[in-house]
Amino acid sequence: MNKYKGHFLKNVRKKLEQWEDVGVVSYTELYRFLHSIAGTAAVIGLDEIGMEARQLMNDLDEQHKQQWTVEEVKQYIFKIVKLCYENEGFVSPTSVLKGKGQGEQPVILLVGNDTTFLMHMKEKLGTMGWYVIAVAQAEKVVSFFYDMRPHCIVIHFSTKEKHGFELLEMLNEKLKQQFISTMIISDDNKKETRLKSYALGADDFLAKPFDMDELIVRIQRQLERKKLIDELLLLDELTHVYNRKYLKQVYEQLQSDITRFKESYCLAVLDLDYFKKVNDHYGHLAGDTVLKEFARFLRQETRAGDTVVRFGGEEFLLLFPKTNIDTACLIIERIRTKFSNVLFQQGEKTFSCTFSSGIVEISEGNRPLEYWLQLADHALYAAKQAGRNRVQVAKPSKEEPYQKLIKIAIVDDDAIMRTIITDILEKSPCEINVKYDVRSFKDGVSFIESTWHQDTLPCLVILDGVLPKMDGIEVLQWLRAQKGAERYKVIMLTSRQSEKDIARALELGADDYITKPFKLLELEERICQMMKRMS
Ligand code: GH3
Ligand code: MG
Repeated sequence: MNKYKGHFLKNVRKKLEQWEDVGVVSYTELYRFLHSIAGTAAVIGLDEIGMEARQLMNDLDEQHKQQWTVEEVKQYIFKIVKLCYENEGFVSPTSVLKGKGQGEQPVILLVGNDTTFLMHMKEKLGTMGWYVIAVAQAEKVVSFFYDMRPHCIVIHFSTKEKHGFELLEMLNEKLKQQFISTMIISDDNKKETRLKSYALGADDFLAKPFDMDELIVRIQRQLERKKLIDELLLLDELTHVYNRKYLKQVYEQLQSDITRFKESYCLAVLDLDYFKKVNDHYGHLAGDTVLKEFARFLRQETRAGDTVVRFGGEEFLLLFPKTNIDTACLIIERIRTKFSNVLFQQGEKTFSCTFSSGIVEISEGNRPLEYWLQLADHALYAAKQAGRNRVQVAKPSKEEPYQKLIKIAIVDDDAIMRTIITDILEKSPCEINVKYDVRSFKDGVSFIESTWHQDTLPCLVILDGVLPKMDGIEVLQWLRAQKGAERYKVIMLTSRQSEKDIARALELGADDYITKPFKLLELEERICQMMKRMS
């Protein structure tokens, strides 16, 4: 980039910052800004920016607006800001997103204690369009596993470290149940290491040095196998009740019954209360036992014609054919009381669990399943709000639907980056029922001092590595030391040159990182993945 371009971009950045400080921009000032850009840009070889500025200048006359808020201005000139970003060389040559739009993006969980190796692998596997999560802290693997729901796990460990084997042993049951393939990458190729890996449940084994293309093909094969199995299965692997895929089939059947027999039926959503605490206090295996027991209990307590579905995580659905809402309520109430008396044993300790439920009566044959699910979900939310361990009947929805709130903080000292990331977030498709509250911060200190995020809501932090006053790593360290730190998910923006920073970020438990320069599409993809998992 030549000197003039550098200077030009610096001025755009400075102007944005000034406007952010005052919050409002007058018509004359905006006009002057566009005028100066239109004049300079073309001269220094940024023709596209020049043309855009000229166009905006012409449109401006028709708007007759004397005062603009900084948000309005940013929206108005967004294309210019984006072009500035692209002209700064923020385009990553190595990352080509393949496989987009072909259903769910495969998720690869990469585990190891050699951060340089992790970084290298993440970059290479990322070029396949896979969503790769690198984890360097062995103790974080289990929660990442449950939250990110990977399709394949790649474990690398040096033979001196026992982490790899321990991890394999710990996850083995779970991996087997869900047909998640595991690949071991080892420093040595001794027969003993290979045998032990396979014996502990690894599906594949590669010793260093290996050929990256071969690794990719082998992972690809495992992913295809997983996809095929997923398509074939209608039962949930852990609890052995039906899964979401089967739900669609039953729904179609029940809907056709409505049309034929004019008899309504009921759908109930059941969600275990404070289930996260069960995992935290007694471990994930105990959590799994509760889920299995809950599913068994639901089957036992319902009629043969009723259907039990594990909808995901700790959420189950019950379908009661030919049943009106009063009867369904009585059944769920009975199950609720009975289940709250079931005792679970974990070592010396005993504990019990409760659930909340939202129920809806389905009496129309022409609505999509999602409509009823949303109604039941609203009722469930109301039950949770009212104190949990209770049943709530859904009301036909005229009222404002409930929305889960996720806070998103952008901590970056660059005004261009702040504008661009805010725009990505505003345009990115939300999950149903989720609302984002986006704030940006110019430095780490103003972020950590802000009371805005100091509550109990989930918060995604998009954190620049290099910041004035307190750098990104220090902010990450601060976040991880907070009580309830797990509600913060952190995506670090780091420079490709600073391997040490990436290593440190991974060690400190950043949930993801992306190296600058990156493609906007890539950043968008990563943010979406993270938010999908937070909703
Ligand atoms: P609430 O009363 O509001 O529903 O709180 P909660 O803690 O039940 O809900 P939250 O959604 O915060 O946590 C659900 C947890 O369930 C988080 C996730 O790690 C865990 N989980 C999801 N699937 C599984 C699983 O298959 N096994 C185990 N053990 N835990 C799981
Ligand atoms: Mg729950």
